[in-house]
Amino acid sequence: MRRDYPKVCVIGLGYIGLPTAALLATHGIEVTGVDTNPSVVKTINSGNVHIVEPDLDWKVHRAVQSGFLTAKTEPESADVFLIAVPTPLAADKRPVVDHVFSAADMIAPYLRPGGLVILESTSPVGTTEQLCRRLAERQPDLSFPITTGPAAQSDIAVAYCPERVLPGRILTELVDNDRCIGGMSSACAARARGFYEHFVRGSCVETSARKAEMVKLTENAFRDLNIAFANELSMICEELDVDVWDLIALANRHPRVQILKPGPGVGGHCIAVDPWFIVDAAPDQARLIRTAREVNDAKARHVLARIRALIDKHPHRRVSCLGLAFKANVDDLRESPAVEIVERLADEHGGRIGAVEPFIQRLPERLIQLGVQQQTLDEALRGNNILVVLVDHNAFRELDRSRLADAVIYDTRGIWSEPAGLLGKPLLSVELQSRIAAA
Ligand code: SAJ
Repeated sequence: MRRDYPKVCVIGLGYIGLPTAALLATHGIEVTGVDTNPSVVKTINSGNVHIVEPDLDWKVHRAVQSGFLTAKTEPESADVFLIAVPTPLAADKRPVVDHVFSAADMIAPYLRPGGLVILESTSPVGTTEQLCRRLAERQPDLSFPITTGPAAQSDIAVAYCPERVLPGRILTELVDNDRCIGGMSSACAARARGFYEHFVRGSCVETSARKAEMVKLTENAFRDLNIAFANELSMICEELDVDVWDLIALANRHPRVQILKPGPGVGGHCIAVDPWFIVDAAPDQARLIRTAREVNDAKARHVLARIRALIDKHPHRRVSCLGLAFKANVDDLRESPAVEIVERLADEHGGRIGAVEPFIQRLPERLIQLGVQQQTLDEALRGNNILVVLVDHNAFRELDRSRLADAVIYDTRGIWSEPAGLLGKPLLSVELQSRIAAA
């Protein structure tokens, strides 16, 4: 055990907390991972994982076996407390930060002078200040950096350092990405930076907590806006009878144009959520950000309308939806537009709808209740079906195109389109392309 390194307590063992805890542990740092769900704790302590992410399984296994990572339902004393709990959106599109404050209540009794508390959860601007106040209420004997400013000194250092890793590449990006480290004071930022430099290869840049909170929201709002542009283009192109995939490939040959990809809407627990934190804080100013959210949500409804039209046009064919995950090559179905679309279709057409999702063993209960049939890709390809591509998983992208010969195809991700203006063999025969267009 490396005694020169701090002991770390990670609160929340989800998509960010668990990979971070495993990474720290495999750097020889003693880590206690805390999760309120006893079954998560049990799974991890047996060396297994409850989420799918490349390389996470063996890393957690190794960390637990070596004794550097232990999971618990309650925190214990540590030098550094890292909070990585969910900050979801309420039905009225307002941020819910209750889990951050519950985490504060959990760790407060274990804080000692010289301790460092870092919040990583995506949070509305001002949350780290509120976290400090909460900790100060629960631990009146210790001083906290409630007021920002370069001169502030306190028993406990507090910082906000947003996670910015991409699901599917989490363990690589945890190490390689730059980190934006927002201290409640410059002393706090310096303390937190020292911690991250134990395991981050990217640059660790110091700033204030408020600015770091806004940086995280800005990054995801920027991506949402750019995806909205692509989704809006796809709907415009349908009106104008222009192939959107060709259009984007050609426009992206301009040196300063880089249009993202249209899809069936934006999912996940970040891009579709975080822009609302900005809208909630500054509703009169955040007009573009709100509109981007609305455009991306409208794209899912648009896709649904197109599938309904295909169902009406081909009354004797079944529908096979390819993909349920919120994006390619992950098992995460949370806030997935594909799930929402399949659910609505099944509500209207019950047993006529099938779903292929290679990353899950069993369909979500709601889809089973609605009569959706879980299919393998082979089964979906066999049946003269209407094939709707909702997720660009590699397994779908790489299939032998001759197997699509009898299907009616609606490809919302453009995985079977021929890149425009590129040399080389077309990916689809002219005949197949015209059938896709006619569908
Ligand atoms: N999507 C498209 N077209 C695209 C790109 C994405 O339709 O061209 C869709 C995806 O299919 C998915 C959604 O957008 O439904 C979001 O996927 P994503 O890959 O853009 O992002 P996430 O949610 O997996 O991760 C994002 C990342 N943020 C940015 O790239 C700015 C990641 O770095 C953050 O750490 C993560 O949010 C987070 O946790 O906040």
